[in-house]
Amino acid sequence: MTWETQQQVNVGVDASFFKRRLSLTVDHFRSKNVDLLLNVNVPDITGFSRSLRNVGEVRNTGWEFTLSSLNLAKTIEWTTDFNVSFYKNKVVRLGPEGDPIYSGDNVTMVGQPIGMFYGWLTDGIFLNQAEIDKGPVYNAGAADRSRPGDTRFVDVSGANGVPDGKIDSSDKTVMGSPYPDFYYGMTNRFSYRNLGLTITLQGSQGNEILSEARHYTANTRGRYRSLAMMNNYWKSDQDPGDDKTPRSNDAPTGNVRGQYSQRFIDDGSYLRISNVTLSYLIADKFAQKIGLNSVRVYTTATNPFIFTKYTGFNPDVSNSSDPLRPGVDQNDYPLPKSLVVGLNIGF
Ligand SMILES: [Ca+2]
Repeated sequence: MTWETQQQVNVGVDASFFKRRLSLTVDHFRSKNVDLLLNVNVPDITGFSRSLRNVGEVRNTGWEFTLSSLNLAKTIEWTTDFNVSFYKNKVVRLGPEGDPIYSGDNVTMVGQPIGMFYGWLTDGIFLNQAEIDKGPVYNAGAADRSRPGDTRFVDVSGANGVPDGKIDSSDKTVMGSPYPDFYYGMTNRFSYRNLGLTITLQGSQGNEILSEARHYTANTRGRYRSLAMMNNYWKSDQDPGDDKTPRSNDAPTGNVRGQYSQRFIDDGSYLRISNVTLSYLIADKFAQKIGLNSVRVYTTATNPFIFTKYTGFNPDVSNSSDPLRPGVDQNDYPLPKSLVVGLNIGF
């Protein structure tokens, strides 16, 4: 085992326009992590099921753009700081055999980014026996086979590497990406006489989340409380619900409840207004009259709004401790919202 090494190249450009009212910074980096050190599964014969190994090589590329502008400089002053980042990583070597590393429902394989979501693609539910007869069914003929009302998985492969009309582990595939197309952030500052307003927002676009939380909160077992999204489940041929929510079923049959599928993948894009601060500077003369240098009153709202289609508490699920399992939501805590009213006094 050796140290992980990183080779990195950075190129940056700073430019300003319109008498410095607009400035732009562009950064580009490429890096190569060689002898990547990761905790990987190793044969139990060693007595350890996880071990730190030099497992491969990953290439990273990134672009970061930062734009600052003075939009108005009259009685009203308005400035904007905006940044957007594009990152990509790709595994180019996994030693010694190049075998994929499976970590829960993430997979790390050559030619793909680290920790892509791995499982069965879904194609709605089987509405009736005629659809079951058409297939493809899970474990046909066995007690835990797919039945009407169960999720229909997509037949992407088979034992011989081609679709075979049935669903088994060879149909598991990359079913989503935890990596956004881009991250961004923006701060706008406005001032008018003694009034100031600052609005900060940030977000990510195009990433997906594997909601392990929904494994519990959107379960089909019918004896635990579920999210309202499960209300319209399949009940019978005549009452198929919303045609997409599987039947209630406490037995581990065709919904294969112990395994993740595309049913647990959500769009993770979000835009969060992370801070709004309104302040008022009480006139210097008044402050000096009462023996102070300055008095400023302000109110700050933290995380007041979020715009997202994500059904969980917090789409920013970047706190996984395992680098091979990015983008997995294990019921991450919601960010607190707060409203603070304050007074800054300068003596
Ligand atoms: Ca198949």
